[in-house]
Amino acid sequence: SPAPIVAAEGWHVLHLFYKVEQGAWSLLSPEEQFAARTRLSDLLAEIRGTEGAQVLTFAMVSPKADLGFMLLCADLHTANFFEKRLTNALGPDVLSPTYSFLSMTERSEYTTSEAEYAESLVKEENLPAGTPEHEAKLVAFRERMTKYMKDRLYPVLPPWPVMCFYPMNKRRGTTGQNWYALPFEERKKLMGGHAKVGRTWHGKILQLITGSTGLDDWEWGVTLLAHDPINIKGIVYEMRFDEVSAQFAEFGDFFIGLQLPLEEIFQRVQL
Ligand code: 76R
Repeated sequence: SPAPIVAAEGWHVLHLFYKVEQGAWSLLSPEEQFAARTRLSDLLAEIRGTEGAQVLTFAMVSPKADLGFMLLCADLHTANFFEKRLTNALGPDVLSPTYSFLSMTERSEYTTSEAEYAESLVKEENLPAGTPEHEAKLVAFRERMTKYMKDRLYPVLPPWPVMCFYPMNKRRGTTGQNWYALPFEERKKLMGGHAKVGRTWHGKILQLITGSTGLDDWEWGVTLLAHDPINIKGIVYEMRFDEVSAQFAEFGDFFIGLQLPLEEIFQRVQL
């Protein structure tokens, strides 16, 4: 088998949405249908038993799609192989892809660095370098950032029931608004405002931003998990007033899925 394609940093992520073709499914005998469901559930068990692989399963709420998977893999070969098998596990023509998105987990270039944090301790909190308070806060900062980087690059996503996915770009106008023409310091300041709004949703929204520049048709995939869809609606609405989104964000299609065990999804989508 080929050498693994493991990124220097981060995992490969595939969002996969399918329509269930009831016509093709109805042509299968009950025995064939049972065998098909078993193939898919065995495959999910295999993915979950694979080191460096993770899969989430969704019943999609509107007829944009019926069934959804979010597949995260360290090795791009593994992601590719599992994706083909997920698509075909129920038999020929049963699942037809309606939307897919390839991206990678990534760290942000705007995250506060240790040096910046140390400077803010001196300037904003009046804690000179070398003092015990300053040092203690730096140690706590390092711990926080280590956990935070791990969550961003190698997330273990919780079984929160409501999932929202949408792709987005930052505007690249040829005359006027162009995110990529702004100096770093300005982008960093704007993203600081974004993060401040984002943090007020802590505990209600779990967000995973995955980068897709050069990998798919949009620049990022936004995956939000929630317990209550009102918080999805709330954060996306509030973000629209935040300067970064108000000035620069462009969005693709939105998908809402319910994270459920496969057995429940089979019933839900009438497989
Ligand atoms: O360093 C960090 O990761 C924390 C600060 C942070 C960054 C850098 C952060 C926090 N985000 C960052 C980056 Mn975000 N985010 C979105 C959307 O609908 C919209 O208007 C936009 C879609 C939401 C809802 C959201 C939520 N974020 C990014 C980027 C990459 C930008 C780049 O590199 O140019 C995008 C595209 C993006 C989009 N963001 C948060 C949230 C939430 C809830 C937080 C707080 C997370 C927490 O601290 O718990």
